[in-house]
Amino acid sequence: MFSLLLIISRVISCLEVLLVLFPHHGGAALVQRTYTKVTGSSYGSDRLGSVGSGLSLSECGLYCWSRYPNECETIIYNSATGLCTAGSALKSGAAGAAVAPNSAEGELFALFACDASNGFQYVSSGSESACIMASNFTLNFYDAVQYCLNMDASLFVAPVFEKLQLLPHGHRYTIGLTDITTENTFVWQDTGEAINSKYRLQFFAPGDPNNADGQEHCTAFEAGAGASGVDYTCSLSMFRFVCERPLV
Ligand SMILES: [Ca+2]
Repeated sequence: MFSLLLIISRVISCLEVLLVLFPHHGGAALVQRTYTKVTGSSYGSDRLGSVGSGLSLSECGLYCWSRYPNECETIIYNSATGLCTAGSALKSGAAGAAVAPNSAEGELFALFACDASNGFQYVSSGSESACIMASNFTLNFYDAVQYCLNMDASLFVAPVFEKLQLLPHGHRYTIGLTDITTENTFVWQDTGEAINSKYRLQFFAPGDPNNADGQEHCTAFEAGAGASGVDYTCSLSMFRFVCERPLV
């Protein structure tokens, strides 16, 4: 699923988002569902059935989900006519091209869900989106990792620099970027992939990373403040942190 998300993120031309809160069956937890436009002729989905015409995008998504609660993963929507077609899982490549929407049907939207329990919420900016929870208290890096794990989440990662702008403004937050394994090579916690030199310049504040006392292997970043990233000692409870759940 993760690789599919990566593929999708590359073909999204713009985000068309609708947020709908659905109670979990029999529970108080909420799931935020969003529909993101998928462009390209090699993406499509099997049709579950026509939901109607004259609908708004939001209504289309709602009706698809209510009529096909276990199968609705895409919708095909024509913004001119309001024609709405429910679809199953997103297909790509030759299989996707074979079931790509035609112009009368409209455009393809894929559904993503953010488990919005425990303070998590869907956030988007430009072409980036995520399901995150920003703490209002500080923990050291290791405790933050565990806190996120306990929420079925992990520390926020931003392989694309613009994704950092999803972080709330006003505070530095610990994220999943460290040089614990190899000094001065900062890698993402989920993939082990290192940031490149351009990213590094955009990320770190002047003078950082400085690996003070040879002990600073964790990072924190404040969005909206330019290059504000710092390295710090992982065992110190200096910063708030952001957990991220996968959009599924
Ligand atoms: Ca270091």
